[in-house]
Amino acid sequence: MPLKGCERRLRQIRRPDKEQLKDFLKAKGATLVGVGDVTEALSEEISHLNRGISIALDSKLNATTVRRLLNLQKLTERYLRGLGYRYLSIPPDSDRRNGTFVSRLYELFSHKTAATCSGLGWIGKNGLVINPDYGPALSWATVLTDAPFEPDRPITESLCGECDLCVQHCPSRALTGRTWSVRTPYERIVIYERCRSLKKGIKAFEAKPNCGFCINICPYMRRAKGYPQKRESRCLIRGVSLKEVPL
Ligand code: B12
Ligand code: SF4
Ligand code: SF4
Repeated sequence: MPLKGCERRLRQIRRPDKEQLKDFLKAKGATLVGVGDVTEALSEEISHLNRGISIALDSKLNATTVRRLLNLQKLTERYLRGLGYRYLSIPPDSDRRNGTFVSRLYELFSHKTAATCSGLGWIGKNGLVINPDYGPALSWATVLTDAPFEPDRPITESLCGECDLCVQHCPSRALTGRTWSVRTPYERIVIYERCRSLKKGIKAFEAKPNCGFCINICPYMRRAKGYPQKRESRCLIRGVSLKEVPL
C-alpha cells in the first residue's frame, strides 16, 4: 500500500546528532558551536523553530568573517535538510543590507539570545556576549530549527562581577552599568544612540560601525589575546592606553 505524504516524511526524518554537528562545524572552521532552547525568545511566526544553533568565529565582523559565517550556516542548513527538518538562518550582517528581506530578520531574532541559551556566554556590561575563554571578540551567526536537539545548558546570569572597566572607559558614555540576567533580559545596558553618534566626524572610524573599545578593554578579551604584551589599543577620545588599565 502506498505511503501517505506525512507518513513518508516521518520515515525520512532521522534523529539529529548534536555532537556530530558540532564536530563537523568545528572541523569546517567554527570556533564555538552550541545548541540552545530558545522557546522563550521566539515571536509567534517562528515559534515552531525552538532550537537555536549558535555559531561563533574568533574574528572581527568584517567581510571575510561574514562570508565564513554564511558558509557555516549553509553547511548547517544542508545537514538539517538532509534529515528532513526545517530551519531559518539569521544572517550575521543583516543590519547592513538595508531594504532587503534579510535586513528585517535581525529584529526577529538576536544572535546574543542564541549564544546565552546555548551556554556560550553571558551579556556583559558592554552589552556584548562574553565567552569565558574568548571574551567579547567573537562574531556570531544563528540557525533556528525545529530539529529536536537536546539543548545545552544555558547561562542565565552575568559573570562580570565587580568589574566595570568598559563602563568607565566608553568614550561616548553609552554604557549604563546595569548587570544582565535572563530574568530581565532587555534592561537598557547600552544607549545605542550614543554609541552610534560617536563615530561622526572621527576619521579613524570611517567604514567601521563604531570604536569597539568596550571589546578591547574587557579582561576576558585581554587574557584570551595575551594583552597587554602583544598589542596596544588606545581610546581615541580620552587617550587611555590599555597598558595603563589593570586586568
Ligand atoms: C543593530 C546592531 C548594532 C547597532 C545597534 C544595536 C541595537 N541593538 O540597536 C549598533 C550599530 C550600535 C551596533 C554596535 C555594535 N555592534 Co552590533 N549588531 C547589531 C545587530 C545587527 C542587531 C542587534 C539587535 O538589535 N538585536 C535585537 C535586540 C532586541 O537584542 P540584543 O540587544 O541584540 O540582545 C538582547 C537579547 O539577546 C537578550 N537576551 C540574551 N539572552 C537571552 C535569553 C532569553 C531567553 C531572552 C528572552 C533574551 C535574551 O539580551 C540582549 C541584551 O539586551 C546584531 C546582529 C544580530 N542579528 O544579532 C549585531 C551585533 C549585536 N553587534 C555586534 C558588534 C560586534 C557590535 C560592535 C562592537 C561594533 C563593531 N565594532 O563591530 C558595537 C558594540 C556596541 C555595544 N557595546 O553593544 C556583534 C556582537 C558580538 C558579541 N560578542 O556580542 C553582533 C551579534 C553581530 C555579530 N554577528 O556578531 N550593533
Ligand atoms: S563601541 Fe565604543 S562607543 Fe560604543 S559602547 Fe563600545 S566603547 Fe562605547
Ligand atoms: S570589561 Fe568587565 S564589566 Fe565590561 S564586559 Fe568585560 S568583564 Fe564585564
